[in-house]
Amino acid sequence: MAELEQLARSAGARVAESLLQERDRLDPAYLIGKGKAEEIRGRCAGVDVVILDEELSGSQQRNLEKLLGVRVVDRTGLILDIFAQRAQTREGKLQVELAQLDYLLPRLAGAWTHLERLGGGIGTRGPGETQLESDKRQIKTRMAKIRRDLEQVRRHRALLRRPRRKIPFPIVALVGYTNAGKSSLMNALTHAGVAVRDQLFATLDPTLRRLMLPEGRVALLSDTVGFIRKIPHQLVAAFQATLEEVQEAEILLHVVDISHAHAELQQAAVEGVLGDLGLADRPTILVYNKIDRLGERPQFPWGPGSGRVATSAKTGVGLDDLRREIVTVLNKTPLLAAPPSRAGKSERSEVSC
Ligand SMILES: Nc1nc2c(ncn2[C@@H]2O[C@H](COP(=O)(O)OP(=O)(O)OP(=O)(O)O)[C@@H](O)[C@H]2O)c(=O)[nH]1
Ligand SMILES: [Mg+2]
Repeated sequence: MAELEQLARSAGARVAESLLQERDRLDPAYLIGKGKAEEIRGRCAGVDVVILDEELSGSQQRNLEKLLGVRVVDRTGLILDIFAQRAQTREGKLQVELAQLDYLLPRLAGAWTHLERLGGGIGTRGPGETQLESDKRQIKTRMAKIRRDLEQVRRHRALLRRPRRKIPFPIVALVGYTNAGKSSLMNALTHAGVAVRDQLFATLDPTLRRLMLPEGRVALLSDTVGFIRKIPHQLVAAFQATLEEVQEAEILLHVVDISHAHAELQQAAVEGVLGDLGLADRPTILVYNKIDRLGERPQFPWGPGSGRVATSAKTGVGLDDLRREIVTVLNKTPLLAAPPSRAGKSERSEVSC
């Protein structure tokens, strides 16, 4: 619930109250029990929107809205809304719209299930159904157009990428739970100037910067969108391209906010998403960040070469260990072990996408 509150605040809401309900079984009509829904109705004075942490079907959402008399949003709808607010680039906006339409389509159908349940034939081909069919068709046409536009944006980027791939620098990608401190680490390691905020999903669009390492090694460091528990599948699908850098990365830096009460859960959630993306076997360094918040001089049992580093993007503690650990992993990978013949002094000192 604390995370849902944080999501709501990140979307610009003020949280009036939060309520919990324990149930063995989700209610098909209201998700929560009808009694609980009526209790919520009693507390809705001055409230604009009610947010539920579970995913609602279209009919559950409509039933609740009718009963409560206010707008009802589920966790996925809320996350999609944050993404819609944050998207800056044309690609980001297209991806979010695609995810939103993908979310809307089955919910639209829910409006007419009472007709479908009556079976085919007389009385089921009313104007409502025709309207639904045409709405669905319009949405599908729009989704196809967005997919084509995205394809074009991506082809263009692939052209831009070609010369970059001639530069034999490995890609190191920051991944992790939203708000873990990925962008802060990016800034601390490369002075990239990426916006850092105590908000969920502060970063949507990817950034790529040159990262100077010990032994004269150079890599490209990528910062991108964070993950979350129960991440909407529509978003993962729509953001495949944004995650291209992650897919191409030779090394992943999995950033964990070690000061968070649910650090282990968050770490496991990210590992789950990485598995879904086919990245479970990619060489990964676990970066336990925000150690400055742990109180006096925390001790960690692991050492160099263990694939684990403790850092503070805020104070700079552990950043040299992290740079050394990256080189250790690079040296373990046969194709990456030899440093590039040119240190690339004549190249641009920054690459962005
Ligand atoms: N105390 C402390 N705070 C940190 C540290 N690293 C990041 N933060 C804070 O944590 C919050 C989130 O930092 P970001 O760098 O934006 O996190 P992110 O992982 O990029 O988050 P998203 O882009 O939203 O996924 C900000 O308020 C940072 O100032 C750290 O090492 N110590
Ligand atoms: Mg960020």
